[in-house]
Amino acid sequence: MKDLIKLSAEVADALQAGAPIVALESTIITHGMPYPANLEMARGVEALIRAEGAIPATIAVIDGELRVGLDDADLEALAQATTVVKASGRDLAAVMVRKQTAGTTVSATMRLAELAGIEIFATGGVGGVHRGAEQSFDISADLTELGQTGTTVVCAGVKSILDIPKTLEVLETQRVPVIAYGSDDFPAFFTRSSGLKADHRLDSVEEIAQAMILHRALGSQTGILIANPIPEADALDPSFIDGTIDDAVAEADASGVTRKELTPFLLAKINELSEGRSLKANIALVRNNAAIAAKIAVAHARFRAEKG
Ligand code: PSU
Ligand code: MN
Repeated sequence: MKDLIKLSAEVADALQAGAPIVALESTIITHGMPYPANLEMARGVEALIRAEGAIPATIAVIDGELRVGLDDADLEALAQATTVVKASGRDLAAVMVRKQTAGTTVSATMRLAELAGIEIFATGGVGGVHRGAEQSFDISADLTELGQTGTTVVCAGVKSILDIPKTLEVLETQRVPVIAYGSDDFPAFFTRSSGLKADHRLDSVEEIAQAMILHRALGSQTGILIANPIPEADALDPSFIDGTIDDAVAEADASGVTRKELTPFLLAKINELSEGRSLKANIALVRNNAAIAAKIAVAHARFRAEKG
């Protein structure tokens, strides 16, 4: 399987050496943020991971090739691309055959990280159960992938574009541990609390790295969701952002946007309605997640080396 993936030289060396690596998704670049903020975010996040002593591995499909570890020209091309596919795990084979370029969602990125041998992945928000899913059945493949792929995903919780209680129920059904970092509450992306408790709280990156090792040792083949609240200083006012999200969801309903177009539509609409405040918060929380993920990766690599 590894032959299917083109690793950058740096990522290949890091894997060989057992050095800490953090995987990064690319749908956030191609469909989650506008240019040029997306490029700045992608570059900034890679730099932060390096500053923590880990190697960043941004994952995407470029001209049909599965790539793990991109160079700056790749990042720039992805950030500017206009006709690029949004690929979840199930889309990869067809995209490869058609030699297309695709941003990989959380589900596709987990799949490719696992094939490459990378255990930790940082992003902003994962997909989940959409509001009204009892009618639309719109539940992100990110949740089912978390139920079957052993990657640890560091996110800032999920946004209230989703039905957060139902998302937590599906994560439970999928046997995915939900661990909040330094908080009792499950965060809601733009705000530090969704009003719901996370299943577990861990207060240090060492404890999280230990939990990863134990989860595997127990034979659990699911991912782990680490929910890292947005820093206080970057959090948005809950009533402001909730109102904005309600308006965006109403516009999506009115214009009949569904399926894979729905999440990108909502993200762009929230950015427009919040006059850029959501984008600023989004960038801040992704950076925060990347830094924590890198620290977890460093601790995890150290524990693995100690255990031999
Ligand atoms: N949520 C965000 N930003 C994003 C996404 C979700 O705040 O960029 C992207 C991620 O790539 C995620 C995908 O995996 O959307 C989920 O899409 P869907 O809801 O169609 O499954
Ligand atoms: Mn969907």
